[in-house]
Amino acid sequence: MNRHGARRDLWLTSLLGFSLLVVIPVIAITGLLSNAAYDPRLAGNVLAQGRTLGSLDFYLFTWPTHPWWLYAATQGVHVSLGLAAFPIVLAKLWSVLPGLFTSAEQPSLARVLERLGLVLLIAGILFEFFTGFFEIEYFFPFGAQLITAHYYGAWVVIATFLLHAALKLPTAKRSLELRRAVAPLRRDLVHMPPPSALLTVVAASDACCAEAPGAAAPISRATVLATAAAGSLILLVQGVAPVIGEPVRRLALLGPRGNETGPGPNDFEVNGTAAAAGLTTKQLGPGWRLHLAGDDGVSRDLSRQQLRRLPQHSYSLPIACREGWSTTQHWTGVRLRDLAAVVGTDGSSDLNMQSLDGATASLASNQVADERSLLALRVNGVDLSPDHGFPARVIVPAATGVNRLKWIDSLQLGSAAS
Ligand SMILES: Nc1nc2c(c(=O)[nH]1)N[C@H]1C(S)=C(S)[C@@H](COP(=O)(O)O)O[C@H]1N2
Ligand SMILES: [Mo]
Repeated sequence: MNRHGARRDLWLTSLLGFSLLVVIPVIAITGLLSNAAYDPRLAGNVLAQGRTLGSLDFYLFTWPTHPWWLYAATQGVHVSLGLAAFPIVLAKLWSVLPGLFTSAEQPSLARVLERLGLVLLIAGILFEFFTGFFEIEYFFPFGAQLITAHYYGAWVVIATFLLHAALKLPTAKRSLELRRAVAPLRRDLVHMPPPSALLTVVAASDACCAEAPGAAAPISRATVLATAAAGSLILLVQGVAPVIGEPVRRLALLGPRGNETGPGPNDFEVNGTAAAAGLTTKQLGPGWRLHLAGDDGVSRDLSRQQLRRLPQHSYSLPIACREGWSTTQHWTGVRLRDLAAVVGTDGSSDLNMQSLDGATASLASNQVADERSLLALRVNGVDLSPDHGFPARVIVPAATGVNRLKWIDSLQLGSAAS
């Protein structure tokens, strides 16, 4: 073992391993929560938003509408931690590089499976990182299937991560314990661990992570740790900034959103502009009607003036995008459940919606029934700007941004939604 000015060793690998042991499950769980929030069970969400349903799509619960910041938090954590984990993954890979291609052990079936799992884990993590990053950066090399691929890639990572952690945990734990045990040695030889314990770890370290004897080592362990930690911290801060909002939003280095905002009180992130969606001023003009359909073929067309004469309610709620940013604004409009009543339903059904740009989405019945779920007509005391969804957009507490359509054309409730 190369003890002098040690660069790679089992302690470094174990330390990085333990931080990933905490971080990767948090990323995985918040990612699965994001899938539940998006709710691909509902027709309008699967069909139009690039997710296909497979056998690994299972849901243990309906996405709640409380607390109102739920998705902003889970997805903010998912995206910022997902990015921040990357430097740690790279450092960990670097730390085991010498042992990755050489093996003292005899090849066995268990060994081959372990290596195969490891290859899949590394490939899976890289795949998840890049597909997630592409999504944030608006780069869709294989269309909307990017999100489906990200979802299935997650299952590969979860399975191989569990296998890898189970196999390596004992060695990693011993290595950290040993370092703690060895620390007082410099002062007090009595606390020295039994030599057998030392020897197992030295052997494991040699097999895994030791620098080849006499190898030129261009970087020190401290440099590797400091670089990984600094990189990770920068990514974390830039990821959390767009969730917190002003004045730290400008630290969001990687998010392309927020370059477009709106005038006056509409001055907050625009995801896609009305022009980019191909909408004309005529479509958004006074001729616009909301097409409502409910039970037993009941339907109504409502102008914006008619909607304004229905009871108006105001709530501060965030738009929380799956890309990790969110923005909380004060919305005013008509309750979705009041609109359900207009077409003779009790608001206990799902809701399907279509927008003028062709987007579709669905809401579950608990989202329709929540008193804070609005067809918003105004924001921060003024009419919505065209880019923020004028004439009307749907706002739902705790929900994902993709399901909060702008430029609403029609809503189906009750039997019309099934
Ligand atoms: N009709 C329509 N509604 C939409 C979208 C869209 O492309 N078309 N994008 C959704 C997404 S992904 C988000 S994050 C929010 C963003 O709303 P904003 O542009 O007002 O910030 O709108 C949602 N509503
Ligand atoms: Mo979004």
